[in-house]
Amino acid sequence: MPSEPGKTKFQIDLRRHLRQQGICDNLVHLICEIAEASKYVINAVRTGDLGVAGTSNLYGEEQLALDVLSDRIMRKRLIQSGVVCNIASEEMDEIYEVQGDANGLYSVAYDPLDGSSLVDVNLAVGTIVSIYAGCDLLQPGRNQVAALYILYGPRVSLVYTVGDGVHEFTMNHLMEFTLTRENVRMQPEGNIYAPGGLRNKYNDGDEAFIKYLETKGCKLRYSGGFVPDINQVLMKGKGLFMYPALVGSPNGKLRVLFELNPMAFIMEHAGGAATNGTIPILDIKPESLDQRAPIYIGCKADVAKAMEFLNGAEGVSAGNLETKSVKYGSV
Ligand code: AFP
Repeated sequence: MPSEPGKTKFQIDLRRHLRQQGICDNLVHLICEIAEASKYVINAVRTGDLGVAGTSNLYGEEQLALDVLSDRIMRKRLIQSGVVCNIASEEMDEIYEVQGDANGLYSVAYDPLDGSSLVDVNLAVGTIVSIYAGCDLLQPGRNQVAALYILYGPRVSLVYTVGDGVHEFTMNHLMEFTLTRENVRMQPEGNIYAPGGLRNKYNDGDEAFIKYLETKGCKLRYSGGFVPDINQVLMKGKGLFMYPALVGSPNGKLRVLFELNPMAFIMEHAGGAATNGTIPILDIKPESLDQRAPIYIGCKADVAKAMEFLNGAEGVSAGNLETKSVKYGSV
């Protein structure tokens, strides 16, 4: 996309870039409101209480004060935006209906502060957002009209797609998001991998896949934060993140609506791939807000190779896959 005359690519701010995407004003406004909300989340992360909130979320996980505060910041901004009909948050038990009429409005699913347990050890965390047209939040991820994340690291960056390329913005000294990478693209094959979960609960196919990656010379790069770990794969353009089915947890850990769909939408629009081991993440029809799925996401060749190992087509007998009687991608 050519830069505007008289402006170098790197001076283009988020609102201006969004307007060049040919999307409707309501969606431009919504994404800019989310970007504005992230400035208050940044302040909470940097100065907020690191203790527990005394409550638990939909998954029975103890909520941190930061989880609750970040969720309140995002929800308030979305409600006040005037263009949202339904909201779902990883920190809320059910869908929050803002207004009934769906005409020209959007529904938003978000994880307000993914990786919040990493803040007290000063590691990077992020906000993940998925946007649909209308009121239905239980659509396959392929129906998203936009997906974005904000990464609170040494620098604060925002990465979005509305289906026409993936673009990165970095927050400057005035707290404005300005364009730093346009049309981020994945290479066919990578050299880093991020293996989530307990390795002693990996199934044979995943272990064999890890062995393949190490033999190929891939480096392990894993922080425990989904947003920074995905961002590393995406911005380096080569690598794979995985959080597989584990013995005892056949659907892994990560949530379809709040984590997997937005990241898979971004990854596919950067020329990468994302699967649950059986089908593309974006083709999963979510049945509930708290639905989880295994994920392999990154370079197309690496994702395809993972599926070969999982489905016994690559040096792993099908019998091994049944050893721990785990069904892949059972969604
Ligand atoms: P928290 O939000 O509870 O810190 O979990 C972060 C996360 O959901 C995701 O950001 C990571 O990829 C994943 O958990 C790490 O899980 P493991 O610690 O089991 O590898």
